[in-house]
Amino acid sequence: MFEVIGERINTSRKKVQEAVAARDAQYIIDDVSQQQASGACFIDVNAGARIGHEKEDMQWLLETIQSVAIVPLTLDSPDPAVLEMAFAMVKETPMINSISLEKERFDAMIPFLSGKECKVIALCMDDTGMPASSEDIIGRADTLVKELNAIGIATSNIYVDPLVQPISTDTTKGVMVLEAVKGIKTKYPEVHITGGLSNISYGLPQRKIINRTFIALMMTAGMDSAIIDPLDTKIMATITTADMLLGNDSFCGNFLKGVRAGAIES
Ligand code: THG
Repeated sequence: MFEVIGERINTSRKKVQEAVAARDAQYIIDDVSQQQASGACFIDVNAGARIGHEKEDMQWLLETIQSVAIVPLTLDSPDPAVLEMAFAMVKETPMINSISLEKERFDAMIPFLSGKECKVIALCMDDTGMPASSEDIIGRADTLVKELNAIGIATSNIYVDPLVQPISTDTTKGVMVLEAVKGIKTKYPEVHITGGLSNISYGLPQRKIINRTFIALMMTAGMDSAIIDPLDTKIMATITTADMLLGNDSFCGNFLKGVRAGAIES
């Protein structure tokens, strides 16, 4: 089953930032309820945008969201100390977003994750920056899987984020990540592939048609999760339809359910 990680609780979004600054719990609760009703399997929580306030904002968001969340949370921060605090606050085992190969982050995350049962997003990022080829992405994913396995994280709990890059500045970037996903899934059939999609369309007009066409292509390569807006009915319809076409929807049940609910139309 494709797993949608709902991205909306992110202080880089203007309305969320305003709600967090005003401690408007009802706004956050309503948003999370809508994401869940729309099919989010996880709720991503990112409090990074109000500089100097990340810890207390994350704390308040987690208290607020846990009064309504029925799905697990994805704790989203580049700061291992924030993730550690957040992990200790949540009632249900969360997904951690993220570990990467950037040395400082990696060295802090490995002892923290050691022996934990949680799901982990592993970013194919290192101190040299974004990956430059499919082989580079596959090599980084391979290192991350081996290092996480070595501290007791099962491959099936690892969600590799291959890092999508803009097609507008280099038209090989689409095929590069698609080939990488195929390579990672060939080597590790149990691993999950996730990530944000919107970088692919950066710098181009009509971004949403690009994002939802790309997600269908990524799903053929083996992507089985994404960090997206579950209230975007068009991308959700594309995911449900692609999942059916890839043979992951027995008796086309989810597709037909979506059509009956009015969420999928031609
Ligand atoms: N990989 C991983 N984690 C991630 C990302 C990723 N976490 C953060 C981000 N990328 C995914 N989350 C969001 C959340 C909100 C928005 C985009 C990505 C968003 N952006 C608006 C837009 O693009 O139009 C602008 C903000 C606004 O609405 O004001 O909504 O790649 N592992």
